[in-house]
Amino acid sequence: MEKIKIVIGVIGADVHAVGNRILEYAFSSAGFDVTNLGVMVSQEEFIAAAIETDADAILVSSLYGHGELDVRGLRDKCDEAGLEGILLYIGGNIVVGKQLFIEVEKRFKKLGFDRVFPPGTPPEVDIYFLKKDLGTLTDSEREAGREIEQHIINTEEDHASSSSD
Ligand code: B12
Repeated sequence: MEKIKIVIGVIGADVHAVGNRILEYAFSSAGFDVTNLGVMVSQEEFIAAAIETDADAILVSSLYGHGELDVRGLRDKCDEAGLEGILLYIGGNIVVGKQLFIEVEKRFKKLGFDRVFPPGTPPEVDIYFLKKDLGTLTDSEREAGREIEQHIINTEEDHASSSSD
């Protein structure tokens, strides 16, 4: 079976490198074909790499709080470049400070992201959803996924309650 191809990187002027390396390791170990653009990646670089590698998904990281500005227009640029329908995920610390995650998720979905992950999401969760969205889950992975889906619900509830403290 052909490997799932993904492009990962940290967008904008963001230099936070550790999570990016962890994601590269986790996705490569899980059998994905990973193109890692590293830190300080522009929208154009994500798009060029996705075209060059015929990627199934672009996973954007943002840690330093400027994520919302940095990703504006990315979906439109993907469409214009012929990447209509490519999966777009984002994760990290994507907004400034603590905000109600459900609201943050809504805003980023409006910006064209298919999935938005709260801070501290473990790589196995990202891997599960990517396989789910691309329709490549095995029966045992689908079974194990019930726990992961529950984890997401719990995390959303945690973020909701911690933001209203
Ligand atoms: C180390 C660090 C730095 C180092 C980075 C060194 C380096 N080259 O990596 C230095 C000192 C340079 C730095 C600088 C700054 N930092 Co800093 N930094 C951190 C710190 C302490 C740890 C980051 C880290 O390595 N985490 C460990 C990794 C494993 O976790 P992670 O990055 O979150 O990634 C995981 C998940 O988020 C997830 N994930 C990440 N991306 C994606 C993408 C997708 C699609 C998915 C599914 C999942 C996913 O998977 C990853 C692996 O498990 C955090 C605080 C914290 N505890 O997170 C602050 C933090 C990220 N920094 C912060 C800030 C504000 C800055 C500065 C702006 C400070 C300043 N005023 O100068 C600058 C920005 C510089 C720049 N241009 O980027 C803030 C951001 C706040 C916000 N978003 O509102 C944080 C949260 C600290 C805080 N609590 O205020 N920083």
